[in-house]
Amino acid sequence: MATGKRFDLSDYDLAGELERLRGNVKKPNILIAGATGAGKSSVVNHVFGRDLTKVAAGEPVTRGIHEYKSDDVAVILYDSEGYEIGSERQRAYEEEVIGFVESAQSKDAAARIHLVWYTINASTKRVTPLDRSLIKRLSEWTSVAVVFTQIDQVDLEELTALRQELNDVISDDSVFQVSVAKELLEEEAFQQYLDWERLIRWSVEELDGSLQEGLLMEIRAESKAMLDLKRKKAQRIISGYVASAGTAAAVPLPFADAIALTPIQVTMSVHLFRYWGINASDELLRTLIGSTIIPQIGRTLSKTILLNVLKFFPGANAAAGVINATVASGITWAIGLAINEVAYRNAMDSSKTIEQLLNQDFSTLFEKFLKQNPETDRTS
Ligand SMILES: Nc1nc2c(ncn2[C@@H]2O[C@H](COP(=O)(O)OP(=O)(O)OP(=O)(O)O)[C@@H](O)[C@H]2O)c(=O)[nH]1
Ligand SMILES: [Mg+2]
Repeated sequence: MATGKRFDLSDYDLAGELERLRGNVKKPNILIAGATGAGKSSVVNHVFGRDLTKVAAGEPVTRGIHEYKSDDVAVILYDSEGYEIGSERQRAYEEEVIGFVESAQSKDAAARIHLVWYTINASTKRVTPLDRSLIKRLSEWTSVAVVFTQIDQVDLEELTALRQELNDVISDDSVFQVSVAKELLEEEAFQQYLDWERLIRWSVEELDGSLQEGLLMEIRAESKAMLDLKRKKAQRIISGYVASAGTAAAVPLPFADAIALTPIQVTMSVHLFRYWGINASDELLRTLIGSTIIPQIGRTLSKTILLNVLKFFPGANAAAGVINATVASGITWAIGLAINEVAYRNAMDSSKTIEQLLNQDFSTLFEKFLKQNPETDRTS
């Protein structure tokens, strides 16, 4: 074979790859502020579906502010201790929080505070001068969401009045109302009053593209709307690999009887599984990639490229056993989208394992995305 040694999955350190990906993820820094008992911890637990302050080690970074971070968590939380409304601490709190954010914003991009969730307990039925002052001052430094908590304790009129009190301080688009009360969360009729999904969507969009992935990895995504968001945002991950696949000049033509993935495509697959929280051991990854994905790619490609479509790929040279970068990119793109779609379906319906779903759906999806690709879709 002119291209020399083919890529062999068994030479590949998948666990090491996972470890490397874990180290590379850019983590958004999120500050949770608000009075004692406002509901800061409840907001965090609801959004992330687990108590990240227990998962991650916490240490004080400045008076009153704890940093929670862990290798296993793709966001970094800063939980402020809060203050009793009307207390002496209240004044100190404002300066502590502003001082912390101000000094963080002078550091490099990774160390800045990327988001603030400022909680106000709606059941207190007031917005204090401190709230107004802090929201205004924090907004000068970073993206601030105001989160009215415990809205199960107030009526709509009171809530509207509370929101209006912030009219001159922050855009209403950045104001959210939430509750963790079961009777609201579980009643269809109350869903329209809860802004949990709007808060997450807003937060994701406020972040730079490179930081969105970390937040999306950690949110509890159960509803269709959140899973749709997660699926859509995965395209950014795939694009990155497509771009690097495109730089390889000549790639071995993937035959059904040979390994059909390049190292870039394997890394992308591992990355997507991790993004979707598919807790794959090294062994499962090997099975998913080696026994389900690769054979299906091989079969699909030998059917679509070798038998039918080869003449439409100007860069494919079957005799030399190589394809050009454009075709390689198209294949990478289709593999990424197909894995992304299968992982999405797995998250929507957990009655089948990821392995079963890959076996069932991967090749159809791969073929569909391969044909959709503008570079490879020369037959339409
Ligand atoms: N009814 C109701 N109670 C809530 C809600 N969210 C939080 N609480 C209650 O309010 C209290 C404080 O909630 P936390 O989430 O611990 O508030 P916190 O801001 O983290 O408090 P500190 O860390 O002590 O400053 C707890 O007793 C919660 O059960 C809610 O949506 N509805
Ligand atoms: Mg707390």
